[in-house]
Amino acid sequence: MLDTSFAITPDKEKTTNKHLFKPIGKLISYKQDDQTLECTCENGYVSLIFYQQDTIRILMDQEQRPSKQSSFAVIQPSESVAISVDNQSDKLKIMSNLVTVVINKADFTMTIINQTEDVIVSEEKIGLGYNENNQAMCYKQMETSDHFYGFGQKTGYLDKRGEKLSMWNTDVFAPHNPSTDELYQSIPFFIAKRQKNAYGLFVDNTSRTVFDLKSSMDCYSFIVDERRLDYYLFVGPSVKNILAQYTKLTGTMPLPPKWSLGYHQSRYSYKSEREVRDLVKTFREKDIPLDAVYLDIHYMDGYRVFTFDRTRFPNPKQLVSDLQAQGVRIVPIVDPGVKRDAEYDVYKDGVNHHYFSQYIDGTIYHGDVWPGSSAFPDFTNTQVRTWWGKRHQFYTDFGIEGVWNDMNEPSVFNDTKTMDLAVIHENDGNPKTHRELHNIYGLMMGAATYHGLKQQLDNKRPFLLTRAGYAGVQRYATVWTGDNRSFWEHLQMTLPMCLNLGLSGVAFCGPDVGGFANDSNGELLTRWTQVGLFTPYFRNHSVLESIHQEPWSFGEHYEKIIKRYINERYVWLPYLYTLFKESSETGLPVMRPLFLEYPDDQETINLYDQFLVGEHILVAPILTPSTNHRVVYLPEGNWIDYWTDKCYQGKQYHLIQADIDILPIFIKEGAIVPLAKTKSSTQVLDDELEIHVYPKINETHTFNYYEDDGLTFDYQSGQYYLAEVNVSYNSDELTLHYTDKHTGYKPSWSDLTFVLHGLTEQTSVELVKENNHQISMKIIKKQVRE
Ligand code: MIG
Repeated sequence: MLDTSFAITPDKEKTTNKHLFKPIGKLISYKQDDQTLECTCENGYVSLIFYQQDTIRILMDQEQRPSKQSSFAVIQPSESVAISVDNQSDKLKIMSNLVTVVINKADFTMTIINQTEDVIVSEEKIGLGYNENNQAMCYKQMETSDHFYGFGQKTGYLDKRGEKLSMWNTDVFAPHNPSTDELYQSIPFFIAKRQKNAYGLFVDNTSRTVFDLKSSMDCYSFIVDERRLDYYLFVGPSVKNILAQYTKLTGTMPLPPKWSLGYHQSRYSYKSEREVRDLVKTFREKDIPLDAVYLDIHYMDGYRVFTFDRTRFPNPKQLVSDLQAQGVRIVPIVDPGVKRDAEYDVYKDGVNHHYFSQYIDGTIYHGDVWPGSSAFPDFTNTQVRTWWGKRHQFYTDFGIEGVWNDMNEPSVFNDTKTMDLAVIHENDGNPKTHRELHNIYGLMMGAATYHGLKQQLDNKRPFLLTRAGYAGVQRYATVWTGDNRSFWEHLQMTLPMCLNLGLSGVAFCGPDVGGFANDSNGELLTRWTQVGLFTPYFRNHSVLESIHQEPWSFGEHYEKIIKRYINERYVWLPYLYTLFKESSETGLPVMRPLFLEYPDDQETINLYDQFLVGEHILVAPILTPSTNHRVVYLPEGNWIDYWTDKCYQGKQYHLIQADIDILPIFIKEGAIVPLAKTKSSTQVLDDELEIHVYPKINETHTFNYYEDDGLTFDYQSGQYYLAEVNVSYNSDELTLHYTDKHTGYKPSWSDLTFVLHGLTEQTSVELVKENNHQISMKIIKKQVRE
């Protein structure tokens, strides 16, 4: 019935409820305790904590002093910040070195200003308070120049101004259209970019959070499904600063194993050992690189996690080792639902130890998922996480080094799509309902899995892929964007979705290349694989009963091009790996929106169909069918076409030709890019490296090339290689400095070629090297330039 016009019956109009808002009210008294200000207001309590030099935490509760307990997302305790309080008749001013918070005593609205007296963010007339359902909320002023980014995984465009966004981890099979709001990830964090500066805001709430940037022109709000509100303000001033501040609080991505950056092939499902072996054989015969194959749910015995169906997969250990010899890893899926089966050891164990989520009266919650009626581990409990982690020895004993977590919203086959909200989670002695903790279930499953694998892998880096998550998910897992479809619209959506994930701390993310649901086709798969070359995570995956979409599925013409782009992934790996290393330290994404590097360029505000990889590589894919041209915006500077070396002037739009075999890639003048020869898998060691130099006249540029064994944690104890490449270029002379900065690891390559782009005949080149081990270096000059 709701699919008809009945859905819009005339009496259904929702009112905006601003008039029902109950403000926290005037300030009655306050008490300062070091860097914390405990305020008592007319209608509740507020605590203001100068959490870090550049981060302010604000807590509110209606009936009591708000608890300072953070969710599992926050790993950084507060540091000591010196503050002073200036108590004026109508205002309270709280100052640190960097920030001043001004509280208006009459209505407790807050304004936050920086050292240069710029308003970072403000509240006017209304700020903190409660809505008609007693849910805690907050209004803030919105300026016309404000634009909003982040919010984890969302459909739609890059800039979220004008959107209403709700956070509730939800398994959404396929639609992913503009009205699909709640998806698998809930990251209640955003970045607001204003004319002069930017700020970040993270609402640490694990029940539903709703951000409303739509209902009003001059203010926005956020509402949590709680009486208590806990949020952090990051004061910037730049977007890069905010990402550093946010990932300091919630963690950065650990450096992933190199094999996880290769090309991965998946399907729901490759159903038998035979099928998997044939698949890998075809990749090798066709000489298409491959680093991992995924085992979807059919590998299990009756969908029981931690089992193999021994008819389909008679010898997992042999399979894993035979494939590994060819440079291919196996990644099995692991769902949280444990089959209700009194003869199944995981279930028995879980029941006996009270490891499953249960109702307040002690009965275990059972819900239907693939294995039928199933129980769900209570990952909020440390003991349960340890138990679950240990269980992974089942996989690591076979030689498996990576796991894929799915259905961990958690998804349950019923009307609400999830667990009964009344179920209790132990939460290490601070029990809460599933309603309160829903959004953190997937993250905590991720923590359990990652730590378990890490412990068993004997110094090797684990790989974990997850569908659901909360703020901080980057500490444990790579995020793929779930069940998209083989539509051009979904290829288009990949870009802003991944860019905003990257701006939410999740640097390592990517879509199902080719599209999951519905049938793909040759042209779409080709264009999608071109994008996949530069999405941080690169996996082709498709649903049961859809047309197969392995690289060769649509004939030789497309196969050739698809293969070329998978090959390119391996060419770009040295550059990408260096970026991943940086990202693991800085929290900056690998795949970046243009505004991150060009914050003052108004053209980049909502530029969603092109992106940067690191600072200097601009990618502008074709995202529509039968298209061989597109408009590309190049920001200031000169940009060199990767394929032709043609030079384009920036700060303007260009019409670029890109036939089906071309992904437009532009390299900014000044860039230094390490590239390798392609290879069948990351397991094959490089014996040569090329460093491509795109010098800019009268400028000096530097690049730090990073390399290590790609596999273990040894880099943490200094076993890595870092070289600085420095290029300075004057009209007739180019000087190249190649300097070892750290030599705790010896790269496999010994031939190094510098490829210098765009020099004139007359330019003389001088190479100055300071390196310890034997490298033979040569220089190639490329003069092609229109
Ligand atoms: O649809 O395990 O998003 O990647 O292939 C149900 C089967 C469950 C959803 C995942 C998809 C996976 C599929 N899963």
